[in-house]
Amino acid sequence: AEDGYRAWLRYAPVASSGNYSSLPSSIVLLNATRNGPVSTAGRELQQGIRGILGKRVDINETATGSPAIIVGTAEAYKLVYGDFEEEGELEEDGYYLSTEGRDIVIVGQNQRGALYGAFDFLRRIGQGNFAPTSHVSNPHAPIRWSNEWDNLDGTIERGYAGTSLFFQDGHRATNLFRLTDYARLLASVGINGIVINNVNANASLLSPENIQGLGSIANTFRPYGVRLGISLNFASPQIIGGLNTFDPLDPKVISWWSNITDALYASVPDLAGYLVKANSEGQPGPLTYNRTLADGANLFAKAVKPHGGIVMFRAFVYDHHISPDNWKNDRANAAVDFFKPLDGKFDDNVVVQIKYGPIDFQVREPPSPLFSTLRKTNVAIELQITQEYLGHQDHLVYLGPLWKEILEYDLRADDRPSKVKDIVSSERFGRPLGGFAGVVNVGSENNWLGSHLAMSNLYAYGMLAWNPSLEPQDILQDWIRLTFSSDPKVIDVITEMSMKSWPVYENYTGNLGIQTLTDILYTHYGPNPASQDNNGWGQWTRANKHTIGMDRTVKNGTGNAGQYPPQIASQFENIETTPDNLLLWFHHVPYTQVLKSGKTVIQHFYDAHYEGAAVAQTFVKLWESLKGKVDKERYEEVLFKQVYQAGHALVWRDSINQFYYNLSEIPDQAKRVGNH
Ligand code: GCW
Repeated sequence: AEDGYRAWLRYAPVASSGNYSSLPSSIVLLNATRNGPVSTAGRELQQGIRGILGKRVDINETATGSPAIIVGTAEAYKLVYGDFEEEGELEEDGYYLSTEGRDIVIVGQNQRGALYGAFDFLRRIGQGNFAPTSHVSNPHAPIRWSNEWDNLDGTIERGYAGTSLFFQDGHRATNLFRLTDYARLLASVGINGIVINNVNANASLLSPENIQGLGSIANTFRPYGVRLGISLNFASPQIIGGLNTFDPLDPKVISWWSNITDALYASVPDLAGYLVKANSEGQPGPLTYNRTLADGANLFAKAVKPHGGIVMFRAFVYDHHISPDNWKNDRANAAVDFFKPLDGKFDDNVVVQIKYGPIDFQVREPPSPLFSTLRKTNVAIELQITQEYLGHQDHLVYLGPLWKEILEYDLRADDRPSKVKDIVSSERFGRPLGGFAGVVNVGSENNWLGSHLAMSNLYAYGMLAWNPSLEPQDILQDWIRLTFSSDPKVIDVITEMSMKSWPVYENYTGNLGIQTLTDILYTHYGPNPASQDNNGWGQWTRANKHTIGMDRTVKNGTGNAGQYPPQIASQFENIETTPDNLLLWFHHVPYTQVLKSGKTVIQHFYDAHYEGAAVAQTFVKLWESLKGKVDKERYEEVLFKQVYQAGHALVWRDSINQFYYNLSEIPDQAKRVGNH
C-alpha cells in the first residue's frame, strides 16, 4: 500500500549508493521562510537522502564552513557566496543545480525553483545516477496547472479513483492530510497551480464558510509552491448573491464579483486565479445577455488584476443541440467560430484554455485550429490525465506519446514554424502568458488514480509541461525506475507495454480518426458506435451502409479544414495528403476506399481490431513475467487490471467489428467477422 501511495516519491534505497559516500552531511537553507518552498526542499532532501542512501543529513540555517547541500533563492545565495555565473540564465521558477564542486548547490530563481532543483537532484540519485552535473533548468511555460473536477458533494466528474480529497457534504473535506502528499507529487514534477473544483461549478463554493475552507486548502499546498485556483459559476451573483442578474456589464454584478474576489484574497492571499467554463453544456455565461465571451472573461480579469491573479477561460464552448441533419454543421468548428472574432479583446491576464483537439480528448484528433488562430490572446493547452474516453483507468494508455505528437505539431502559421508547444509557451506570438492545464481527477483510492500504471501519465504531464522537448519514452523510464525498480527486466516490460498502449487502444476503439467509438451519451465507457450519431452532441461518425466519416473539407463539407493555416488546410482538404490516421476525421468515404497502406477502410477496421486486441492479450503475459520483481500488492493489482483489459479489448473488438459488418455487409477477408 505504501509504495502505490508514494508513487514516484518512494525514495527507495539504490544499490550503487556507495559511490556517493562523499555526500555532504548537512543541508544549508538560505533565508528560508517558515513553511516556504525552501524549507520544504530541506525536509524533502533530508527524507529523500535518508531513504535513497540511508544517510542522515542535518538542516542548518547558516553556512557552517564544511561541505554542504546549499539550497536557496538566487538572491539569498548571492548575499552569502557572491555572484554566480548562471544567475542571468534563470527564469521564473527555474533553478541551477550543481553537484560538481565540494558543495551541492541548488539555487532557484524563486523559492519554488529551489524546491524544483531539490526534486531534480532527488530524481537523479533515486535512479542511482550520481554522475556530476551542473545545469540550469527553466520551465517551458509559466502556467503549469492541474485541474480537478471535484464537486462539493464529494463526487468527481470523470474521476475514476474514488471520492474527493477536497470536498465532502457541500464543504471542504475535514481531513486534509492527503493534500500535502498530493502537493508533493505535483511539485515534484513542476506543477505550480491547482484548480480544485469542477468546471461545472457550484456557486456555493463562494459561501463565507467555503471561502474560509479554501484558505485551509491553500495552506496545505503553499509549502510546495502550488497555488490554488477555483472554478466559478458564471451565474453566482444570481444564485447565491441575491441579484436578479448576472450580466457581466451590470455595475451591481461587477461590484459583487469584486467584493467576492476581495474576500477570496483575504482568505487565500496568493490565489492563482479563476477558471471559467461559460456557455457550454448548459453552463451559464455572458451570451445570455448578448455580451461576448470576452466581456465575460474580462469581468473576472479586472476583479483579480489588483491581486495579481489570472483568468483561465475555457475555449470548450459549443452548442450541444446542433442538428445532425445539416451536413454543414460541425462541433469541431465551434471554438474558432466563437473565439476568432474576439482575438485581441481579452485582457492581458486572461488565458484561453484550449483542449488539444477540436472535439474532446479523443484517442486521435488533429490539434485544435484555435492554437494558430489566436495571435493577440494568451493561450494554454488542456490535456487530460484522467482517461475519460480512454478506458477510464481500466485500460493501460500511456499518453506521453499522444501529447508529444500534439505539442510537436507544426501548424505553420504564416508559413513559419509554429509548433503547438511554442504557441502555448507564449513564445511564437509574443504573448505575456501561456502554458498547460491537465485534468487529473485524483481521488481517495490509495494509489491516487485507481491504477498504478496510470500514474505515468501524471508524471509525464508535469515533465512535458516543464520541457516538451523530452522524449516520452525517456520520461517513462525515469518514472519506472523511481516507481518500481531499476531492474532492466522491469524497465523493459513496462516500457514495452506502455509504449504500445496508445496505438493498441486506438486499434480496438477508434481507427483512422473516427474518434473513440465509446458510449458518448453517458458513461464514455465501453463500445457503443451507434451512440455517436443522430444526436445534438456533434461527435458524429456519419456512418451508413456504404460510407463513413465526417466531411470537413472546404469544397464539400463543414469547412473545418479551412480553419487551419494554408499549408495544413490544403493537406487536410485532400484525401491523398490526409494521413490515414485522420482520414475519417476529415473525409466521408466509402468503406471500400483504399488507404495508403493498400487496405480498404473496412478491412483496416477488422484487422486493426484483431491486432489491437491481440496485443492487449500479451500485456498479461508480459506483466506476469515480472512476478517476484515487483512487490506482491502492486503486482496483483496491475495483473487484475491487465486481465480485465485483455477481456474488455475482445468485447471492443467484436462489438465494433460486428457493428460495421452489420452496417456495411462487407465480409472480412480473413473470415473472422460476421455470421459463419
Ligand atoms: O466531454 C465533456 C465531459 C464533461 C466535462 C466537459 C468539459 C466537466 O463529458 O464531463 O465537464 O467535457 O470538459 O467541460
